[in-house]
Amino acid sequence: MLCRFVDENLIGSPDLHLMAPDGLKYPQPSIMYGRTDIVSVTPWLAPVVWEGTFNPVILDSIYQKKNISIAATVFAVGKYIMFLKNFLETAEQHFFVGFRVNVYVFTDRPKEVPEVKMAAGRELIVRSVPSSKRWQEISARRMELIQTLIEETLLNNVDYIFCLDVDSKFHSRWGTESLGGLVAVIHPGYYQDNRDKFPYERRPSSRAYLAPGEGDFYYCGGAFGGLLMEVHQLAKTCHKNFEDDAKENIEAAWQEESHLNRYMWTNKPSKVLSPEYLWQDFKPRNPEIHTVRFSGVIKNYAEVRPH
Ligand code: UD2
Repeated sequence: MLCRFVDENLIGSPDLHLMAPDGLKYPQPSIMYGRTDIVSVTPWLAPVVWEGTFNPVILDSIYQKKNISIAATVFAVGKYIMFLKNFLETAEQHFFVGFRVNVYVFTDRPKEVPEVKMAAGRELIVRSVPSSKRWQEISARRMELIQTLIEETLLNNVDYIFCLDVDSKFHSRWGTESLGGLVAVIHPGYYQDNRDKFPYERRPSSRAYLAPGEGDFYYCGGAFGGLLMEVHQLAKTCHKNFEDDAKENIEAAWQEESHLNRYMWTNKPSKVLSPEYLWQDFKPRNPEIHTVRFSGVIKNYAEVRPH
């Protein structure tokens, strides 16, 4: 059998060569029967992950053999620190359980970071950042800080990274099924809409501009990830485009989310996560959403954002 002779060292990316352990038993897969109420592949043949399209047992056993490690970033600046405890506690229950995970918290209030018991192999790392008077700036600076974190700390230590909004919590499994080169999450607010309604940046003078008739999906800025080098390229590009726009006094409609959508138009995600991976608590659950894995909590913007 060829797979016996594959040298692990020759396989650079943990995303290549999916090797299952011997003796694993699971229900027979089918290419004839499955979910019919959703689309589970993009036109460029990237999987779209929905409940019922994957088997977590197979996936976990493949990635456990690779001993992968995952970083997660979360920003809790100003009053958003109030969301951190719930985020961290639910991440311990649902986010890559059984895998090596380092959660990087960026905050201007390091003393207020809650004590959360982390399982073995999982660690919480706090990074201080300055506070900001404009919420747009906090949101926008995330790309820069993610880029720097990858360059200065994560390179050669971590395989995958996910960048997540703090005003959110996990409800059920978010695991190895979400791994891929470049991973985008479909925004829960627009997936049934025509692309003309997507809130892309529409001014041609911005580097985040998408013309009418362009754009595949509307992806959210609140969750994205993938292999370290893919996310580095995304963060570096979005940060530079944001800065270059700023020099010309233009700020994209939805800051880094607009730049991310522009980036993903050209650089197609190799895995797309359905809105199960970022729902919104204020939205009633649609029938195609069989499970909510991660969702934005209800918040009073006037109360939590800096004025
Ligand atoms: C949307 C996006 C968000 C971002 C924003 C526009 C989703 C579900 N949400 O969310 O990712 O693209 O629009 O820029 O895709 N933060 C702080 N302190 C603050 C303000 C923000 O720490 O005072 C951080 C925090 O991690 C928060 C994130 O920035 O989760 C996004 O800000 P938001 O939640 O206020 O933005 P929102 O809900 O409009």
